[in-house]
Amino acid sequence: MAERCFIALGANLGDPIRTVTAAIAALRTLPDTEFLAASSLYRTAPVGLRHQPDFINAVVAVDAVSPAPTLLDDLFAIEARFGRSRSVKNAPRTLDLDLLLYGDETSDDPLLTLPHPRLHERAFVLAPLAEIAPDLF
Ligand code: PH2
Ligand code: MG
Ligand code: MG
Repeated sequence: MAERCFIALGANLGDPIRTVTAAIAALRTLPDTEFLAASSLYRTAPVGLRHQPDFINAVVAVDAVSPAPTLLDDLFAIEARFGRSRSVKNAPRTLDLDLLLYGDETSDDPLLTLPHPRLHERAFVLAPLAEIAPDLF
């Protein structure tokens, strides 16, 4: 059974429009998933971070057969391909991919909390999510 999943994209280093566009193309080729929709790109002011460039944010919907931890590993692999290094928490990033929702699954594993723990308080996620999945709200 496939699970409806939502993935947030964020980038604020280099050429973030190009990066997010290319990352959406990469998400189309995720193994064991069916790509459903991508939101528009949103330019957003950094939240919770000071003195950083604006972000480009978007949200993608897929139906995934792989279990959530496998999907997360696939997302980390795409981040790495785009040059993401995990140095300091909240450092500017070439690409951040966050698994927002994996079907109805809930998890309090600190490595993969579902739904994403800050989803409900982030306009830069809620706006693109509402664009592609108005029925969620
Ligand atoms: N991501 C963060 C922290 N702050 N602000 C914006 N506008 N967009 C983001 O993607 C973002 C952020 C941590 O991942
Ligand atoms: Mg994030
Ligand atoms: Mg992240």
